Amino acid sequence: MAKSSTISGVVFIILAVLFTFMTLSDGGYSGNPVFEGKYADPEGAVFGKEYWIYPTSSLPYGEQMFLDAFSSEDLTRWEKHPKIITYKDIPWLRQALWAPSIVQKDGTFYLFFGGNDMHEKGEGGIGVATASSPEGPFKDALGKPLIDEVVNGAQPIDQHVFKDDDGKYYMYYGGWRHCNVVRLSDDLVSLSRFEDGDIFKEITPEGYVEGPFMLKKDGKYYFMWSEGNWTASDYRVAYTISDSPIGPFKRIGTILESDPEIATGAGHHSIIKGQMRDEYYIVYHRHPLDQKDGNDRVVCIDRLFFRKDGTIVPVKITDKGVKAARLGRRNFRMF
Ligand code: FUB
Repeated sequence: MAKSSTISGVVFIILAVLFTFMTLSDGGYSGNPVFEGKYADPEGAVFGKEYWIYPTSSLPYGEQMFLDAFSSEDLTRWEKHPKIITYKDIPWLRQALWAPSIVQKDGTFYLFFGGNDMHEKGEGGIGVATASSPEGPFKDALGKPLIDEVVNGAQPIDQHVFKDDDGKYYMYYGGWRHCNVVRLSDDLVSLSRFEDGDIFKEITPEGYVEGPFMLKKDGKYYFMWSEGNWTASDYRVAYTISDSPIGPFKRIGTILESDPEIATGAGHHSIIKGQMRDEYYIVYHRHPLDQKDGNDRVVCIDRLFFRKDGTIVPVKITDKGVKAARLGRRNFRMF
């Protein structure tokens, strides 16, 4: 009796371990798009052991009044977090809640967004909302935009917040073919001056249209942006490499663009760093080949590779997407 219960116990443990391995093991590929629905301007992030994506709701213009977020433990199965913020949480928002960017500091999540598709001072601009968890609920932090004017010709939209290794936060932003960089204060809800006294610095590289993004890798600053028309097939992403977060930024080349076999208008991207040394993912939107409207945009992920000399290999956009990869442990497969 004692012997058979010992055997049952061992069998139970083996089955439990096997089951755990099977459920934790990395399955297939994400497929593209990575989740259903019309979404654009995706900002990827990693919080703890989860990947997150914060996109614009690419609905008809008048309905772009809320943001959903998506989280995943392995890049393939995504959980939708509906309406992490809506116009009801932003007293000054009337239309066009666009292109979020998120950072976490001291337990608070700061969600930066474009509001109202501002053309004239006082109409809207770049706002910031806060929450105590990545799925919100987010609430407007200021009761007004953080940037509410056109400086250096840059429409205040498409902000991307980047934290440098020295702890300084920079915000790159701008539509209408102009890009500015500002520094955020330690509270992340106000601007501070650069050492030379400037608040706004124009850093527009050749070809720039909108959608700036900064990545630091091996001590170099990879500045990237979207070119072309977001409703059309010429939309694409270009990049440069600099020794400084404020440039100069001299265009090197295109890294993401349409593939007539797969999809068109691939652009407005961000990058997620995986856990392995050179594991990078590009998160972007694109138009399906049967696109009927500029807002027919879906969010996709593909691998981003660097050459030995530090330059970026142009991305091969795919229908397959990326292979499952978990954070916080070694990736392995049993089956
Ligand atoms: O999604 C709204 C706008 O379309 C973004 O602000 C632009 O970058 C373009 O993707």
